[in-house]
Amino acid sequence: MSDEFTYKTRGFFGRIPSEPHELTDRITPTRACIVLCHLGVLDAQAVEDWKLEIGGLVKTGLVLSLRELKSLPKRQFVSVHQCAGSPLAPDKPTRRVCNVSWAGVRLGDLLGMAGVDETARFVWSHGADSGEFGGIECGHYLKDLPLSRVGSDVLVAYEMNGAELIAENGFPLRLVVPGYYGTNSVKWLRKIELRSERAPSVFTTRWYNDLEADGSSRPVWGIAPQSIIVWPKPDSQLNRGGLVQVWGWAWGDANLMAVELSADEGATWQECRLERAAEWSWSKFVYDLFVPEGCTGLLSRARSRSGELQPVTGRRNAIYRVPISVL
Ligand SMILES: Nc1nc2c(c(=O)[nH]1)N[C@H]1C(S)=C(S)[C@@H](COP(=O)(O)O)O[C@H]1N2
Ligand SMILES: [Mo]
Repeated sequence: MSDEFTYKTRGFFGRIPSEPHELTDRITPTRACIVLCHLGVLDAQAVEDWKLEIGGLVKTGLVLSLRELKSLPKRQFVSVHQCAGSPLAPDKPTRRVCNVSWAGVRLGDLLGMAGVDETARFVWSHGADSGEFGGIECGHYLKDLPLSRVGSDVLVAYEMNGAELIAENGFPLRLVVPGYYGTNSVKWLRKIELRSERAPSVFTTRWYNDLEADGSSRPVWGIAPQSIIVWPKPDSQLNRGGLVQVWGWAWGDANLMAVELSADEGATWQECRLERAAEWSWSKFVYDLFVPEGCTGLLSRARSRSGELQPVTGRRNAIYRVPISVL
């Protein structure tokens, strides 16, 4: 792809993320959502001729204009949108997260129109942005995901929170892979390519692969179980013996089983009430706490159906602790 676009900002651009205690809304207002652009913010003005190409291992290659895409059945859902953190510091805990309503066309519908070859295993998605990150010339932003994932709600989205996408979030088109970390949801989407192998970009090979305990590496795809306490906010002063309704959000790609709260620095854990949300949204958890004497902090941890728990430290989904004091 030629580099035919102008940029609002060249080079890395990120919005300072909202703090957990600021995420009081079930759906995060767009201006409070995360923004992460490795290579720059594209300024896609001449959108009349924005085209989405679908090619590679398909029976019929497609080139669709925005108008054609918008005439197809529209699908909307709410999903957690979380940045996996800097690919240069993959184990650093990240709370770059929000919960967003998206609308667009299901990628599965488009692949149905194109007809997928049976040798295809991966979906590559190309952004129109290109440039340098981490001192390396990256070419275009390119990610991949397993083709088997497309059966769920992968979206070619043109709306966010009921309005047209803004430039920072990928105007005019982006991929949304609900349940996967944000890095997989390619913005300024120009091309979908079906392939039998993983994509060769620095964003799929050099970066965004986690080292596992057994020495193997795993692509940064599905979101690990995670939770944040929204209330009380850090450094709250609480009355001893008083009743406080502690609440927050929990999410993860694998179905959430439970959320637990600790008021004694992780020595004991109590199960929270979990108000399960639909589909890909984060869920609210609540715990009625009689503030114990000597309590110095509150911790929450989410557990997935397969038993995966948030670790204490050393991973991007490490436990979040809210320091408090008791009067
Ligand atoms: N084309 C393109 N898509 C991209 C990126 C990018 O740099 N270029 N950044 C990714 C990362 S790391 C994240 S966390 C999400 C952030 O999406 P947002 O800025 O709309 O919140 O976009 C992803 N999609
Ligand atoms: Mo990210």
